[in-house]
Amino acid sequence: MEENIITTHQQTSSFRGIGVFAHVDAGKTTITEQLLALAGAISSPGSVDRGTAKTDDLEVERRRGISVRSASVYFEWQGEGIYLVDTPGHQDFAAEVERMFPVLDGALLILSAVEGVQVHTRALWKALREYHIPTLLYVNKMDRAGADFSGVVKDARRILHPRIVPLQTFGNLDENTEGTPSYLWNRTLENPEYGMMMEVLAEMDEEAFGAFVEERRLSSEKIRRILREEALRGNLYPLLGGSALKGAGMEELLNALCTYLPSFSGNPDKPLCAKVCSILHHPSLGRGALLRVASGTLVNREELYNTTRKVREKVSMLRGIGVGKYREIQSLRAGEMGLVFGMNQVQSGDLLGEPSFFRKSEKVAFVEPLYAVTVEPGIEEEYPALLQALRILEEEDPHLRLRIHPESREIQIHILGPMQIEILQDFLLQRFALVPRFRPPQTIYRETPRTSAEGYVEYTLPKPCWAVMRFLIEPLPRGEGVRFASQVSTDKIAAKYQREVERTIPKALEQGLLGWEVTDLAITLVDGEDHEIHSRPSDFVLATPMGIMDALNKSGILLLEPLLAFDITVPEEFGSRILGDLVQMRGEFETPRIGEGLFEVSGLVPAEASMEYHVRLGTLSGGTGRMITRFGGYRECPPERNVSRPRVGVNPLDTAKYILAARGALGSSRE
Ligand SMILES: Nc1nc2c(ncn2[C@@H]2O[C@H](COP(=O)(O)OP(=O)(O)OP(=O)(O)O)[C@@H](O)[C@H]2O)c(=O)[nH]1
Ligand SMILES: [Mg+2]
Repeated sequence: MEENIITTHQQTSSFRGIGVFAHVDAGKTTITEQLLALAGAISSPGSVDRGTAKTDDLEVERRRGISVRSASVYFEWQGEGIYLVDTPGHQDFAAEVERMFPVLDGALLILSAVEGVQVHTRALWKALREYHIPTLLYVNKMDRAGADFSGVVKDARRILHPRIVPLQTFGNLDENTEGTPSYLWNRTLENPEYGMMMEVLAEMDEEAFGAFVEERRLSSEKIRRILREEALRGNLYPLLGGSALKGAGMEELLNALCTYLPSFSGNPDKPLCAKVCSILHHPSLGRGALLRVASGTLVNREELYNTTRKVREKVSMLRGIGVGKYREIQSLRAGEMGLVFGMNQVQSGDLLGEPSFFRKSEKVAFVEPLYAVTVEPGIEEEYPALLQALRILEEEDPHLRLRIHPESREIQIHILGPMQIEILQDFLLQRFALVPRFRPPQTIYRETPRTSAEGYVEYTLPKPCWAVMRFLIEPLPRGEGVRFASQVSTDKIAAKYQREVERTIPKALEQGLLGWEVTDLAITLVDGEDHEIHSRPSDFVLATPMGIMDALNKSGILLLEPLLAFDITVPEEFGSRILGDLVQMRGEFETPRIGEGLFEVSGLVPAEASMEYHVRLGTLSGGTGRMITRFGGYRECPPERNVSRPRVGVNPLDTAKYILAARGALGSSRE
């Protein structure tokens, strides 16, 4: 099987990179198995429930029956090479999902025919739109009791996008069995989904408009042509359905992925451009970088320029993506994905070679670690081993953002939710034979200036040094992040120094007055001067945090707390208890929806209060309640809260001590 892939692979010139996305348990991994089997890449589909799925190959994934890491597989269909990236649906592993966005040509978004559009689906949709990734939707689990295709399509069009177009319908056909779809272009006008499809097509094509208003059928060829052209232009989002468990609607899905999502054919003879999606540590092959090539050809043993880190590194080994195994290869061409070994400095997200051809997003807060956890070695002697293991895990997931307190030797990591701790414990035990202690997670707060204020720094002593600056800080609305501008001419502060100031701002904002990251503010460098002889770039690096902290000290700060957006579903009789709890947790919610014995409510709740609420909900409702959450932004805390965290390093407001410490650290760079 492996060899088959290698020979055919070399003849293929067109590739598709498709990500499979959905909320947890929607059936992404099951669908991936079905598509692999259909394309002949495996002899029969594996099963999540039996722990035999190819893309759930980590021990923890098999044992728990959920996906934790994104996993890529390769197969061929109708002469094209397809990379399918099966992503995890649990919100705690959103970082795994996000890093794949830039390199994909298209997305398959799965909905469940029973659960429909969920909070996580909405967040994924938003991210897919912000990255402009063409998307096809699939309504899975049509075999289950309570499956409601029309209902899900209506919800998807209402909540996600009005130009989501069903291509199929279910039921009312003689030969139809449960969960088996038939194409709408073969159906009659009376079919409700036919109307939904035509409504969208009428907006895009005159002939379709005529047919729609006169209630005529349009030829199947014409319908399919409009669908294809408009889907490839990104003007509509086709939707199909079926049941992955029963293998129903799978061939239709695979054909649709190749018809309605764009393929990628970059030029292998142009200069190289590749993007690293993630770093992994393979037990026998070592540290590797998963990447996709957009242009040119990456050849084994070649030296590559890492544009992000500005270093050259030699590739010592290449591996191609197969199914459950890697293939030995000597080159990777435009459109292909693979693993590169030997480049030790390369990190997740790096760009190799020419300016980027990859997708970017203006702002997506898809991944937001809300909690910090302190990790302690099981026995004191294991501290160095634990630190090293966590550093490796941090390379694989940079959102962990290790924070080490030098005095107390405390190691803190940032996480998205409690499930992530369990998985980290598993990794630490299995890969590093470590059993550390995790203290209970704490919410990560943020700070923002209360008002506008100016900060001043005059760093001219002890000589030699010279950096004088005046900063204006102004509060911005929630979610705006940080903006920086300079009004100072390069005659007063040379451009090279101003660049250092801008580069240092994120570092200066890492810890505010209470020790939390400072956000939602505009910073303007309004005045200042350098000194022709005494100034060094490091003087501005050192002085910037002093100026910013001086401004914050004058403005005062507001404490911000993270919120979770939630969907709760419980049997009707528990409804009022749930609302009571939400009020107590300082939650905000929309009018609950009640029907068919179920009570559903959505809203926002402080992350701190609701961390353990899944558990309470389960106990309260005898296991029948469900709560799905995702990051819902930051908002101002009630004024009585005043949570701080210990600062790492010397406070820049303590100027003499800070200068001494900072010069010690920067010392060598003055030479
Ligand atoms: N009835 C029914 N069950 C299905 C179908 N597809 C998947 N399942 C079941 O749903 C559960 C979750 O399936 P997975 O394929 O692991 O879902 P996933 O989206 O990959 O889940 P995560 O990766 O953990 O987010 C398993 O028990 C599957 O057997 C389907 O079409 N019908
Ligand atoms: Mg999965």
